[in-house]
Amino acid sequence: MTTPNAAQILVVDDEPVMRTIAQSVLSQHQFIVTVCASAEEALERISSGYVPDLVILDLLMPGLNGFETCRLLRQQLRFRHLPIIMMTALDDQESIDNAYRSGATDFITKPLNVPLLPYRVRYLLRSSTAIKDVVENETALLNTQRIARLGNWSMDKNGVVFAASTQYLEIVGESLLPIGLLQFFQRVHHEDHDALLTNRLQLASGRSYQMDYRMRSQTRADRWYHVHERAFPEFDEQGVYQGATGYIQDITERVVNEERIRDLAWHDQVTGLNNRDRLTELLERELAADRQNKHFALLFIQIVNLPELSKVFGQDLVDSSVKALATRLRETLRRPRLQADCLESCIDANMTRAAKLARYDENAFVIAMPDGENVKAMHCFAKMLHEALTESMVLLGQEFFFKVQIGIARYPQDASEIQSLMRRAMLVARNASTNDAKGPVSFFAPQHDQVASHRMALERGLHIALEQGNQLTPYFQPKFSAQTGEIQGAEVLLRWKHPELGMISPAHFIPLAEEIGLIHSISEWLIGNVCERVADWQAWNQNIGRLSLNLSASSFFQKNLLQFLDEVLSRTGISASQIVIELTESILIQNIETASRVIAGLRERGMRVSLDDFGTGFSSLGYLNRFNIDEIKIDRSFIIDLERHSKEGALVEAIIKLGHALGLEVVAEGVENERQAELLRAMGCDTFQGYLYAQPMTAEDFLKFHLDNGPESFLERTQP
Ligand code: G
Ligand code: G
Ligand code: MN
Repeated sequence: MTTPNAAQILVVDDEPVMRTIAQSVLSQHQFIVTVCASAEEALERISSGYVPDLVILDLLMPGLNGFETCRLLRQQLRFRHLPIIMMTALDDQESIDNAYRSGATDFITKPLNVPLLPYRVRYLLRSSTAIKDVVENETALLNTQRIARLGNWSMDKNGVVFAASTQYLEIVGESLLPIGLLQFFQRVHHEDHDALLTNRLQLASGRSYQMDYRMRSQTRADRWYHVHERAFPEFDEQGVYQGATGYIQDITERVVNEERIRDLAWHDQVTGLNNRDRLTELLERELAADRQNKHFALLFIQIVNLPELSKVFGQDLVDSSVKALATRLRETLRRPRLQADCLESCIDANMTRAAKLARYDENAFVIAMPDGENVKAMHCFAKMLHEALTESMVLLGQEFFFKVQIGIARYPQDASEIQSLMRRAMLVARNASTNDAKGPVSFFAPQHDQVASHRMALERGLHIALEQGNQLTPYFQPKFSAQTGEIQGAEVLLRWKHPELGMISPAHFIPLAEEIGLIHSISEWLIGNVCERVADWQAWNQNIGRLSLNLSASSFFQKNLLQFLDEVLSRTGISASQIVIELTESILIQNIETASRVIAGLRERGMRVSLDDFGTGFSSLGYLNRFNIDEIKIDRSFIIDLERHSKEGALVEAIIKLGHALGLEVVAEGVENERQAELLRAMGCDTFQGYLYAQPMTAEDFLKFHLDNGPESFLERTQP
């Protein structure tokens, strides 16, 4: 048995860049990678003796394309269970369906989600290794059986076995000859009676047969064993039927093995649930039986932060959590917990009882269930599932929270084929997890297909932007002392100027970059770029104060974050005390222990840590003394309401007081008018950031702004 990590991976793609990316990321994970620039080259290698454990196959190639290659491989018996991943485009439903039809095990979308690739490869290898083991077993078994477990017999024209080898007697569990027809048939499984009898009767007309049937075990009446029998009729010189000879083989182990193979191929090994192939097959069978009257919904349940968790805590923890999540889903289907706000409209027990639960892939489950006409009920039920899954979970003594998005597509409204229906439900869930979803549950709507193509365009664009380097630019928004008005530094805000789509907000492209695995490259590029600029400014004696950098979850939890920061600081000669790292609460609560450790590392080096968007999370105040931070930024939404609602005013004042009591600097963001500034100043707020003072601006403008409004000019302005 090959250990998954020493596995041979074959990458077939005509694009050199894709080959290089796949090779380098997979080699880093100890896979042995072979690359081929065409399907022809790959097939040639295989026919000259190279045996891959997994194939990653590009769809569109000159010469043989992915479909044809996949089909050719599957025709070879030894590659029947070889995992083949097809690379294709997310919005192209038809080619995805075709990929499966031509025998692909899975598909991944281009551009490649680089960090997820090794994870997915390992997942597929694990299930295929299990299958391969059993197949190898089976072959060995067949050979031994052929040699040993074979008995021969002779039968007269009345069906009485009058001569046989000891092997035969052993197999049929008799000790004495002859064995009469009735005596024999008593031990044959009643479901196999007719077929065997028909075959035996036809011997007389000259027809030989071979068949499998079941016999009752001699020792255990409740056990059935499986035999394979071949028989050849015999005639005398006059052509009169005399009886038959044949042999019998005990194939019980083989049958059991075959059942196991089917089981492995159709079930997820971690949860024991059906996998998506099995679910698809079941649903297709149901549809074939009754296409007219079927109404059902597919709920695609995406566990959004599972890849993140896997990167930080490893596969074992992911397996345990997936098992626990599967249990929660089963439980909820068995005993739906009604929610107060939808008691009447909620799903009835018949629907959940008929539901089919499956594991879709490493990060998702799918449920197929009867769908009344009531969309509201389905929505309510999905919310109930969401609630069950997002309750915190303790694993290895640590508390974890899962982010879950549910996408729903309905038959027959949303698609008429199972594969497309599933893909559409998936699209909805995945889109919702990257865009600002209006909640945890979304239904498919035709515009989702457009959204998917738009997203593809953005994904490609982002790759290009990062390669070219000039579409992405850091902007700087100055921060001011509330009391003196002096510039204290700036927050760095990333901007993407897309050549066709214009300015794209980081709120849109950062989550996308996280999902497609570009976030590390982007944030490393940004941090390096900003520090170099600051070093230049300092060389001209321009000290622009502290710079605040926003970090997203995956950048923050990236293993080598601290090491990377050390390198950049020492390369550019910038002091750690000039850097502020802005984090959001949603990052911190993903994993409290690890977050505390990284924060401690940042502060040991002299960097400052700021809690961004403060007040928008659900438990902000409680977190303040759990994390060792330096600064809080009161979210803009509070500042907006400051003048209008006295309640907001009291809350903001309390936050400022509490912050000060804990020794924190308090920043107000989004200060837009004098009235807000006055109120905040009176409450003791330390620092202001907002349009009232300055918008985010380019590096050049910021330097100019700094020169015009620096400490000297400030003094000039304030002196009479
Ligand atoms: O400028 P404004 O529209 O820029 O920013 C929108 C959101 O994007 C804010 O929540 C801000 O924190 C975030 N953001 C801006 N720049 C960056 C960045 O460089 N990295 C990360 N992770 N988030 C950023
Ligand atoms: O990282 P954070 O989520 O704090 O990002 C700050 C966001 O607030 C950025 O999108 C920035 O462009 C925006 N912003 C900064 N000052 C103001 C302001 O005065 N008014 C408004 N509407 N937005 C602001
Ligand atoms: Mn910020």
